[in-house]
Amino acid sequence: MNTKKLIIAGISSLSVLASTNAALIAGVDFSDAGGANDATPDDLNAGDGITVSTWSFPGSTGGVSFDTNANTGRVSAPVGKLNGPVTSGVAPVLTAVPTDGIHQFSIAIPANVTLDLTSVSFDHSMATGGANSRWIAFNTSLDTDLLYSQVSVARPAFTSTSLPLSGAPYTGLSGTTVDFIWYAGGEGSGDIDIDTIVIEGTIVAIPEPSALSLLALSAFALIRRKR
Ligand SMILES: [Ca+2]
Ligand SMILES: [Ca+2]
Ligand SMILES: [Ca+2]
Repeated sequence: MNTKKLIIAGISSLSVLASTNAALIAGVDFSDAGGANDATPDDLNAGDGITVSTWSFPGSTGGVSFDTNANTGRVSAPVGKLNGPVTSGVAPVLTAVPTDGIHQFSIAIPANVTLDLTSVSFDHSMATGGANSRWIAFNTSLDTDLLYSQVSVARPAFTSTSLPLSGAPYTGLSGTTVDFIWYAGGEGSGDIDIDTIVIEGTIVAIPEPSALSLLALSAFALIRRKR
């Protein structure tokens, strides 16, 4: 085998080194390491190169807060509360993306990492045990319509939602950012309890350029030894 062929063989073996793993990407448990209230979105894999932003609230009503009543009778406490505007108690149809009561954070995927998103899951309830009807909706910046829109349940029950993300919009994401967006509203105040947000995906790690150079160098060394 000549040098050129050996290097080509080595480079093609790099595809074996590239790892494909289903992984936790980001989440919010509304807790810090000590169990105190903390709404900061968590980076669930410090080594994947993907970073996680803080919350932002593009509408006129929005915000994440904490409410002692939200924690009562809930094993996942602390639980967060999304501030929503007063609206109809009927959940929006999927084509009617709300323009207020918006709560979002994003992930930034660097150019040397490729991510296929696979799911978003979260628990929710109305931020009341009373009769006011409240709803929660969700989509991502990759969507035109809502992916989810439901009237929620009264405290202290929780509805656990897991939304599969599959197909072209969620696949092969690289050198880009994706927003994860929750909308809240309803009767009385429109506030919604939320907890245990988890975003999952499959990461295709691309070998560092330094790994390529090392492989080429060892190929040259092997050829020289043979000679
Ligand atoms: Ca929690
Ligand atoms: Ca946390
Ligand atoms: Ca990360």
